[in-house]
Amino acid sequence: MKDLKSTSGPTRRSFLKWSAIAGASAGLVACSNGKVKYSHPGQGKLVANGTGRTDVDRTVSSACVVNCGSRCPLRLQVKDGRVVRVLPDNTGDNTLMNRNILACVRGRNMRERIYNPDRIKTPMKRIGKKRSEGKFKAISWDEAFDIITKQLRYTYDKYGPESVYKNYGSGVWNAHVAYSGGWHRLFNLLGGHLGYYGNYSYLQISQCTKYVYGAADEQMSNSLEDSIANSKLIVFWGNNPLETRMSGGGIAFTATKAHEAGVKIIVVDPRYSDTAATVADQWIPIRPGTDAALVAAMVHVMLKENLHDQAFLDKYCIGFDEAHMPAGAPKNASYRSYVEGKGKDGVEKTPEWAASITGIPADTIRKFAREVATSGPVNINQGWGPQRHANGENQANSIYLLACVTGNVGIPGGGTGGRDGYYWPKSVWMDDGENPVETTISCYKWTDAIDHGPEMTALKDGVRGKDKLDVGIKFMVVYGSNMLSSQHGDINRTRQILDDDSKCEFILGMDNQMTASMKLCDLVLPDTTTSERWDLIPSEYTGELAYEIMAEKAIEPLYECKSAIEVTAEIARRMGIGDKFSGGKKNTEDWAREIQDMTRKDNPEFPTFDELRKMRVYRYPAKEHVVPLKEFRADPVANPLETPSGKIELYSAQLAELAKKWQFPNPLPGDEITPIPAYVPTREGVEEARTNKKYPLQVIGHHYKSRTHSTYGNLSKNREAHPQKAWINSSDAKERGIQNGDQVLIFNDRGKIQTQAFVSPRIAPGVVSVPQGAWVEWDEDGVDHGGAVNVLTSLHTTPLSKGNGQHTNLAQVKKA
Ligand SMILES: Nc1nc2c(c(=O)[nH]1)N[C@H]1C(S)=C(S)[C@@H](COP(=O)(O)OP(=O)(O)OC[C@H]3O[C@@H](n4cnc5c(=O)[nH]c(N)nc54)[C@H](O)[C@@H]3O)O[C@H]1N2
Ligand SMILES: Nc1nc2c(c(=O)[nH]1)N[C@H]1C(S)=C(S)[C@@H](COP(=O)(O)OP(=O)(O)OC[C@H]3O[C@@H](n4cnc5c(=O)[nH]c(N)nc54)[C@H](O)[C@@H]3O)O[C@H]1N2
Ligand code: SF4
Ligand SMILES: [Mo]
Repeated sequence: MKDLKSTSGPTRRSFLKWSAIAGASAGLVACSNGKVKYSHPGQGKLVANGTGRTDVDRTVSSACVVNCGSRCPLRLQVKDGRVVRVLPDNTGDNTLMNRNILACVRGRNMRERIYNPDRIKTPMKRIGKKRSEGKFKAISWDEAFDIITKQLRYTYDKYGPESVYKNYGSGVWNAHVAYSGGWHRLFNLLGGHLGYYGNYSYLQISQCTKYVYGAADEQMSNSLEDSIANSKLIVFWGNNPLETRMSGGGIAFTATKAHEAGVKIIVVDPRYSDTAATVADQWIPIRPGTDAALVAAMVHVMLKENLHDQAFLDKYCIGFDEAHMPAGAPKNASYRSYVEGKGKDGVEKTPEWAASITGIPADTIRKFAREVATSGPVNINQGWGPQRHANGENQANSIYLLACVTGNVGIPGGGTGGRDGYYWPKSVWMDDGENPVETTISCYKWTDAIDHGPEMTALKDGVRGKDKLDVGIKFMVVYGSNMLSSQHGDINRTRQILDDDSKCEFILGMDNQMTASMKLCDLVLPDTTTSERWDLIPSEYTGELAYEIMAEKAIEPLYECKSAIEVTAEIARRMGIGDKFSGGKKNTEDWAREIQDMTRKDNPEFPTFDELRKMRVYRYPAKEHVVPLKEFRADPVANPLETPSGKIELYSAQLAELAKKWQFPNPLPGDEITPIPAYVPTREGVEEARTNKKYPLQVIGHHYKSRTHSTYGNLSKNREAHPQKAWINSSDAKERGIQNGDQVLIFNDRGKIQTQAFVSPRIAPGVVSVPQGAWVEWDEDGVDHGGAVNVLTSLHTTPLSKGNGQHTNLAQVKKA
């Protein structure tokens, strides 16, 4: 067994060498004193607010709206009806709460997305016998509308509304008008559609949190602005904001400010991520999927050394020890009993025990536990990497538990163990209306619902609103989504399921780039880009700075492109519900104006549509620090949580019930619901990796700065700046005769990819990370040369949320 010897990460000085090897990461510049400084342009003096070219016709307020967890204003300079230049925001300054919301390398390269050869130019109909042939012919809009309306009538008549489904897709999520494209509004007026719960981002955490904190979604932690003022320590736990929230409006900025303010930062991650390299004082490399074991051992240390916050646990929690269990719970079922070895497994969760699982030396675990328990207010700030694993629910809940054991919940400088908190934007979304169908599936289960929908049940598959599905998905819309052949699990199996068009009979795609998913559709519609339509853009994960961006139509739609809401309105008109659908609104500007009017009804301080055009960006910072659960902390009786006990439930009787009732007909290791966030070895986890000779490497797929998922993945400049590379530890590479930059094959029983190796000590031994979202490029042997990690991932769902454990995979790597 190869495990980690070093505890803290490589020094910044040695990182300089790696970044040189790696071709240097964006945003990192070396200073002459050998220190690495983050050169995020939103920080310090580096402000790009030039007025750009003067030989243009106009400069228009637009935005980048991909789902990267930020939203950035862009100023598009237009000449002769063409965007000739992209400029970043210049409506703010460099203060924390009025900062320029500076676009990253992706948004600034927007021109290449607008004028990309991959743009879909006309409606297209499949002519290939099989979907995977990807053969099409151009058709007119009129013919396209005829096909759609006919197919909709047929599907509603023959199979009913439960057979109609719009797939998950986040490509235009962050635009008030474009986000739904009117598809759900259309279906709701036609009789409804099968819905889904959760999202690919944090499905596990969104479903497990209610049992602990009673929250309907994830439980956010304190904001980083609060941490800058009040925390002694921030732990970025599987959270990499320097890469996943890169905008000047986002967390890359505040995390950098926290570091500059002297708040200590520790990163727990299998990778020495950009966050670790840039703002952290220590990196704790961990084997993927083992966080619950690390937490158990940390609690073991705290109990031994009496460092836990017993008063907090007694007053605010149930389930930590035997004296505070819900009625009817078995003996020795508390978390403390589990840690002390008095539970069912009889194993004491010592640092040595955890070291053998996590790969973190026992002494490091001890020191880390002491530091978290004694530093003063600590913001334990969990990203969504840990929960995107087989049994990611227990991973996430264990990190929440650590915040409770250390009494950090609901206090300034502390946190809940969730992701950094933010001030929720106020502007309203388009009204999709009510869905008459109450049945929902987990958003990761759509391939099952196509393949064998009527076999899916509530207890076995997490069908909600009904005991079982009566019909599979027969009509599917894929809009702003690259799910079919990029972002969902197991691309090969998914393509197989989709190739049988007796199952899902019709797939309607709408995108502005000809992606691998569009190539699997029966009918493809050419959408506009944000620059070709009107919209309003809300902020999202931008800490305490909320804002709204005006996205004006900068240029006329290219080719035969039409905006989605105009397309769905026309379908509605042809189906005889035009007025109900549009209420007289004719174009994207009308919809955007209505939304701003609606926003102003509840928030009269907001600018009018025309005022916002002049302002370009409207900022409305939070008035006080975001400290979730502070009312509960102040008075838990007056402000109980939405759990059965009203307290934080570290043992959940509800989960104990589900564990008895739910069915796992073909269980794999880890398909287990436990009432406490115990460590559960899973399918393709670290234990299997250590015994599996065929596939001994754990493969994760981090979110990468080159792209937002797959979006921007076809841009030459982005590919050049940040090529697709699989991270592999130097010792694993050496064993396989692989050198930095070599082409490697990465494979398991689900598929094979070829990509370039990034050989580095920046990743834990035994782990490979293939940045998710690369565009697939098949060869005739079915090997993907794009390096898409989802060729290797599994469709097997997590136990509680029926979600995407896409970071849990085993594979082998060899030199190509
Ligand atoms: N540049 C860029 N930014 C993005 C996106 C993008 O594609 N590109 N996508 C956006 C979207 S939609 C989302 S949902 C977010 C995603 O945000 P996250 O889900 O937080 O991102 P990930 O990269 O999956 O995981 C975060 C970190 O967790 C680490 N990790 C993986 N497994 C484990 C584990 O078992 N334990 C621990 N401790 N760490 C682990 C990874 O190495 C990674 O550094 O990012 C958003 N931002
Ligand atoms: N292995 C693995 N897989 C993952 C993840 C992971 O961590 N690991 N992360 C998951 C997560 S968190 C998420 S959120 C999903 C994201 O999965 P998707 O939501 O599918 O994300 P993208 O790949 O960005 O695809 C968005 C699509 O929207 C299109 N688009 C952009 N603008 C427009 C527009 O104006 N109109 C239309 N019609 N289309 C537009 C883009 O061209 C692109 O094809 O991926 C998930 N997949
Ligand atoms: S990808 Fe995200 S951070 Fe980059 S410009 Fe677009 S919204 Fe901003
Ligand atoms: Mo996501």
